[in-house]
Amino acid sequence: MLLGMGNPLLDMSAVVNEDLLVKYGMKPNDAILAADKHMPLYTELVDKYSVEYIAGGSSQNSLRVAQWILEKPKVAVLIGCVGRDDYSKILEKKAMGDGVCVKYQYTDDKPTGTCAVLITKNGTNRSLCANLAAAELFTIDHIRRPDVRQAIEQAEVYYSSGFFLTVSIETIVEIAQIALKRDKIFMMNLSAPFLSQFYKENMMRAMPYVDILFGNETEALTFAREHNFDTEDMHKVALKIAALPKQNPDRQRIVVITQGSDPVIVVEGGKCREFPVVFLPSEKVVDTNGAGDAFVGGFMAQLVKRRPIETCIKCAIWTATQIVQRSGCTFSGKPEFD
Ligand code: 26A
Repeated sequence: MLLGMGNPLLDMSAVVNEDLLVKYGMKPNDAILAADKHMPLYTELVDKYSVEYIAGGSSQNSLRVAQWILEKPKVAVLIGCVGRDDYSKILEKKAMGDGVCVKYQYTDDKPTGTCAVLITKNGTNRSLCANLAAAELFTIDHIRRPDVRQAIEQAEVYYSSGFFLTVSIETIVEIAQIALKRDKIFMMNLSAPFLSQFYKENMMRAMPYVDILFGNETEALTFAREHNFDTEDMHKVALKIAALPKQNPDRQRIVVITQGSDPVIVVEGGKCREFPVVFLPSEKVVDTNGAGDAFVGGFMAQLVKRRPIETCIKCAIWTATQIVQRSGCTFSGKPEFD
């Protein structure tokens, strides 16, 4: 069993030109929280661009992908908060259809969250701007609901996006403590540079519980700067993150850093290794939205099957390669990973 927590969001994806990014002060490859100045972006997208509505939310993406690889439904349970509206119906239908058992908390106070996904440079860049809305109203009482409690008590692997640090650090820590007590694996993602900068305290409250940490090179670099690592060498950065204080000393922290088309860096047992990724000619890249989430999904699917880390990484790479060849975090057919 896999338990994930995060912000369920409906992605509004559009191919745009860079002027739109400039207009809203966004970077070509980033993920941010919407501020007041970003609110008109959502209507502008609908009015002026061809918008595709796709199920998103980082953790939910990862769990959907894990379910796809596992081919056995309801291994993964997702918690997060949504509104009572059509968007949450779309999200739930999609996630359930992909085999994820969603246990949403519902609020009447805000609509389901959305994420503007601005695709530029032929799909190689994606800039995300999340309007969390209902997702932000998640409260820790949800994990006291009997069926949620039961799912938490039965999980073998736990996963939180870094994004959820902006919503409920209390929930992350409480679930991580249950994982620790049960000697199960707790995993987290750096998710975006802004989290290491502006949610540093929350991130470092969670870090001692993190058995496996994921991130990409930009996120890892920001983390290194924020923590005065005094190096930008990715191997050294990954080793230093792995060596940060840890609650369960019997399980050394594994750190997995993706670097786009460059090799994946993996620190395990204090040793650093590289895994090359599959080369994709640029004409095959549709959009990189969801690539990192799919990577984690492929990894988790093998991890719950207790496969060695090498297999987890190979599956992670395979899965990410599939997802970048499609729009958003989507897939179809039987997974052909063996
Ligand atoms: C708190 N923020 C900024 C976010 C997100 C997010 N999911 C949760 N919280 N910002 C973007 N995403 C999701 O990331 C996926 C791609 O990795 C998007 O919904 C998108 O599906």
